[in-house]
Amino acid sequence: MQPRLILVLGDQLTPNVAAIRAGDRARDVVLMAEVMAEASYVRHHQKKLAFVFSAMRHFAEELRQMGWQVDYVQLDDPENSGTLRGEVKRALARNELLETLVTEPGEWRLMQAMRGWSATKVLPDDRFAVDHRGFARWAQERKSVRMEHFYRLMRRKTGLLMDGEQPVGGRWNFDADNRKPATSGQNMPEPLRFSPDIITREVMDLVAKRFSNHFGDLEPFWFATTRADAEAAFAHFLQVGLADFGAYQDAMLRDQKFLCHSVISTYVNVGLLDPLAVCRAVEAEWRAGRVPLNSAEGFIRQIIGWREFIRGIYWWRMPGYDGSNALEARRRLPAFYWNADTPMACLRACIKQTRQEAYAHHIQRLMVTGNFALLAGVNPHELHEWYLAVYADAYEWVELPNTIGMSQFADGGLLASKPYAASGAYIDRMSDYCGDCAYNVKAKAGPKACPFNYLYWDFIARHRERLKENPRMAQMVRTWDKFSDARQAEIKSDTAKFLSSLSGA
Ligand code: FAD
Ligand code: DLZ
Ligand code: SF4
Repeated sequence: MQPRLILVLGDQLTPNVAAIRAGDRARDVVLMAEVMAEASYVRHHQKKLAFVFSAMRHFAEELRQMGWQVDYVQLDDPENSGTLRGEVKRALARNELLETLVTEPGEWRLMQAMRGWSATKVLPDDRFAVDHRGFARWAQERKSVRMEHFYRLMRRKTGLLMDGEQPVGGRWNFDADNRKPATSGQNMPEPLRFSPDIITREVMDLVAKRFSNHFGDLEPFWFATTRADAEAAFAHFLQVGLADFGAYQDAMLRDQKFLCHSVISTYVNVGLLDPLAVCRAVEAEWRAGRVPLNSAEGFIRQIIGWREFIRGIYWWRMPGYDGSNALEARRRLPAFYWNADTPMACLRACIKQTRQEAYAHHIQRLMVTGNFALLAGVNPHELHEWYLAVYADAYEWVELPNTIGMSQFADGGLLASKPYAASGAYIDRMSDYCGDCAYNVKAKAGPKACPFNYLYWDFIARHRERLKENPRMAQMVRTWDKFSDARQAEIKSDTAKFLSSLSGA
């Protein structure tokens, strides 16, 4: 067989990726290329860029140590063409090769582009429990596509937390135990942080020079950029975070950015950690009696349930899913999503933290930034581009369904059974943000009232016809209907005044 060029993308950083497994290290050449097209299709957070480039450079070293010949193109190489296609062509010529082998990219736009590449074999990405066709077959057979049903299938398929055919503990889902608020000042674990090595420092200089106009603080940079460090970060979470992961999964605190979350999505999504191995390690902690079942089950559900389900939806519904706008939301994204300049303490804290860390945990994304955009009627596509840009773990296959489907209900209920809409009371119950806010969370009307309170009811009123048909929302519609005309008018007027004061919106 002729030697081939094996293209490895920036989120395929594992020797276990299909194209490497299919290659021959005695003959084939691995190409890795930092290219402007991938670095700028959205204005990625500066920390994300530094992370991806540094992890790519470290992985190239890992492959070389395994005996692979790696042809690595840095972003500032004067000959760099700026695109993956251009770099593949140059590398084929440089290495006198005729064929390319690549593992399917995670994003539809790149998959579509690769379909036009000549002499290129694209292998399925089998780092997931379910392939595209398997998911589509499962989804097409059902009237409604729900994560909970899919998750049970995944438990059976992987054998995780199973006693034969039955779920351990007699229940599939322990979510009811996972809604504990945290208290202000409560001690919480911190993720393991790493000092930048020479490779990361070089990359940071590059990002500072070339991408200083992108959102986000580059320093301090503390992400793991090697497999060994990512594994250490995960082992640290098993020790200090997992036991209380379940209880505080939905909690938010203004002085605690990470609480008991694992902060591993950035590593899992590029291949530094293997998702199934992570779940097996979590199950082992429970079987050893070191963590409660609600934590282990809750964590495993996020990965073999939500993560797999979200990916299935993406490939099943693309192309076109990114244009979904079932609620016809047209408002521009408020400027404070970029500068955190808002008197709303919850949004200010989540956006500031996003700028500093390229990280916010799920409830901050869903119930603060996502909830506000939903209630305010922000254009879902614009919001999608924001989420894709600002988080270190953001790749379209995982970000888009979370934004369009779960957070904005823009797919009309394909992914979620009801909109994740909530008033200030929810944020007050689950966080300590409100104590620091210019608004009063208990007030329902007037200039000091928490904007989430009237925006919530305005949202119910705007979408009354659709929501009254939804069994999980119909009660809210009935409550709205019972409000006096004066109360309804007050809500509409407070909403209009507030929304017209938003800049950029
Ligand atoms: P933990 O809370 O410790 O959870 C453990 C793991 O479960 C995560 O590392 C992640 O791999 C997985 N997980 C949890 N929830 C989800 C989910 N809903 N979808 C997929 N995987 C999940 N996650 C991303 O990886 N990339 C994104 O771009 C992304 N965008 C999001 C956008 C919105 C609007 C929302 C609501 C959620 C988004 N998520 C995204 C899901 C979730 O918020 C992150 O996976 C999580 O916050 C990562 O932090 P963690 O590693 O500390 O997670
Ligand atoms: C995210 C990213 C960035 C910022 N840069 C590169 C790059 O220069 N070269 C590369 O091969 N991959 C990069 N990536 C990851 C790709 O964007 C990712 O592989 C696709 O979006 C498919 O998921
Ligand atoms: Fe957010 Fe409202 Fe609480 Fe202020 S009062 S922090 S706006 S929920």
